Amino acid sequence: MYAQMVKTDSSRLKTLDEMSPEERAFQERIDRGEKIEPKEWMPEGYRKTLIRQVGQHAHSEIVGQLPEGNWITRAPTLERKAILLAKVQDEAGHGLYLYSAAETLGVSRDELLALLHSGKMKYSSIFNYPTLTWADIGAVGWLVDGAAIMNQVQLQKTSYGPYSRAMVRICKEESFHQRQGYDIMMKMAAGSDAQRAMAQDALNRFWYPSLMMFGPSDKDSVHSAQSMAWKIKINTNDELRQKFVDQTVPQAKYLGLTIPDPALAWNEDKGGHDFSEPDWTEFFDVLAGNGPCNKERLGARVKAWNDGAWVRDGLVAHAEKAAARRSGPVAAE
Ligand code: BYC
Repeated sequence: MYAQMVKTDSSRLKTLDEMSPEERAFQERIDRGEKIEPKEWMPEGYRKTLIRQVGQHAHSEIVGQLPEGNWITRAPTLERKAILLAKVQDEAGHGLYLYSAAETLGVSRDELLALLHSGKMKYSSIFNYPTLTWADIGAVGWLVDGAAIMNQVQLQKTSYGPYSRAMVRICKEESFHQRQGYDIMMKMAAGSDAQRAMAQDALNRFWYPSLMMFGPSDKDSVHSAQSMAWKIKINTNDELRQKFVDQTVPQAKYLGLTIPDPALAWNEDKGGHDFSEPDWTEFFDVLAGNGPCNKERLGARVKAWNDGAWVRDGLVAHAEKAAARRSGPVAAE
């Protein structure tokens, strides 16, 4: 429903002269750097684009709990278990802030979840890959949370007030997540040969899926032009991917691990690294539902929703009784 609704390339964006007076005033507010708040007028496309992006983002936080939650019972020490538990709980909190931000746009959380459960709304492709070893939990924190922060730091400046404010808190927590992942990798990389091999294997498997988190290359990004004109997005997908590579290469070097890309090289002229693109056929295949864990992830979320029905029913029944009790004496007066 919300997927693929507002597609534009920069040559098809409306100019200020082509806009209605309301659209023009809105665009001028965006251009001045003003934040847009829930009850203010906004173009329908702006509202729908935000519902799509913020909704997908919320779903990613919730689905993202699954590959890590899988390791809570098997964390190697009590301390690691407590840290991982706290991180996975943080992700639930992030999902809730984001669903609340989406609700200010006139869509309910139930509607968004129904779209997720029916496969009509996406979540980040990265969570369709399995976490096979403890080193994968390190790689997820280091690379997946690292990629998420690279994107989300920019999103603190996004034009929609509730989304921007949610991002401020989320970014603070994500920095801790990234550090805990890197800490696991440091331990593994400085450990036995077998531990170092596990760390390298995790990097090998998570490198390209992490690069995919930034979305398709700019030439294939259908939403970027309009989203950037509205300052929903601040950077293009390729700009953020480049920044992530440049940030991560020295971190891998410090760990003594090798990024699985023979073409990776510093390019003095552009002041950044050259690197190989991910396999975009694999990316679009994962988006189409054919990744290694798509069915398992969606199945787990649908099961959690169905298993929780009695809790929701109980809460609604209690709220109705409480409301009836409150209105009873008033009605009798
Ligand atoms: N995965 O025109 P484009 C986290 C879709 S998780 C799936 O470039 P856009 C964490 C895109 O939706 C971090 N789908 O789109 C949690 C569009 O399809 P539709 C989550 C993707 O929106 C737990 C189509 O491809 N972060 O932090 O301008 C544990 C064309 O793409 C992906 C966010 O969600 C993908 N990777 O740009 C640990 C950040 N990439 O909707 C960590 C907010 C693209 O037309 N989102 N698609 O059917 C964004 O910044 C943007 O939505 C994206 C994509 C950069 C992801």
